[in-house]
Amino acid sequence: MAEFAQSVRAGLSKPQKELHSRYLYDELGSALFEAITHLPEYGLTRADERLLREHAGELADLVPSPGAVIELGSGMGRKTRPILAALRRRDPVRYFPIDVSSEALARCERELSDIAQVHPQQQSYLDGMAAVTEDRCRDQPVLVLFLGSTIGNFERPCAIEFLRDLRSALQPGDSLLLGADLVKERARMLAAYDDPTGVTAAFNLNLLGRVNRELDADFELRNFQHQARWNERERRIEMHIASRVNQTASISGCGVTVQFQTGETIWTESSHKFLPEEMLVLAECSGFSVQAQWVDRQWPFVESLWTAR
Ligand code: AVI
Repeated sequence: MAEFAQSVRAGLSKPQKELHSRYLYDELGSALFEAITHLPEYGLTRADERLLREHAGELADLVPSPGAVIELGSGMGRKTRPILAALRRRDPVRYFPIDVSSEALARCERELSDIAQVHPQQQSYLDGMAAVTEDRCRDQPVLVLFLGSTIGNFERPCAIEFLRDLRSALQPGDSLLLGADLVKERARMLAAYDDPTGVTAAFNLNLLGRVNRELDADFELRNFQHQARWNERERRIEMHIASRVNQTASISGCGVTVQFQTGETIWTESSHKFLPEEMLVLAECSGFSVQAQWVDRQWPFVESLWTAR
């Protein structure tokens, strides 16, 4: 059985039903996420972009001239331009965007090929990293960009594990620029994940739409409802899809029928929020040292520049 079908079957068989957040991003889901980044309530992407615009020059002065700039989950590369522009004032830049979406990579290449040699890698993050660093020159440092607080979509232990794996693919002196969304007022965080326009709701419900389309299921989307919750203990926003009624859905593509009680939910995403001091601990326990941090004042968000020890 294909990976998606297997994951859906396993996730919907758990006592707390779940669907993995990586499946939110089919073509429609990616377009809806792009729309989310323009919502007035979702300040995260604008904060990330503001920090990169304001501090790209400083960043370029702090890192050794990179032989390769690797971006994990580049998307369309919208926020990367100021960094590449600042780096190329010193030397020509070789840029390796890694993404699973061929469309995003093609757009990224179109957008950025005027300022860098773009070498798109359609792979998972760590496979892409391995491919790019395999035949690197020892004396040419690497700068890795992991922006947009995608690290927040990992469970905390998995985030540490991932950062350690990333560190293993690097050499001492290489750099990592990590963007992370910070804890802020509860109401602001909730509004960012439950906007009155309903774009985030559509983004979330599209996951059931995707199961219908790709796995021949019969989820009645109108009988489900988007929910965003703040989990104070775990410091994360959790997205759920709640059933409005008692109902059953059949998923032919993975041979299961799933029952729902009114109010029962499918957990679809966690978006962890960080404390500024937490970044120091994360860096320390994954083999990096923090070289600089920049925090946005309008929307608490941190850009943390790390060096591999
Ligand atoms: C991609 N990721 C960092 C977004 C986030 O904020 O966790 C995904 C998202 N989910 C709902 N809105 C945006």
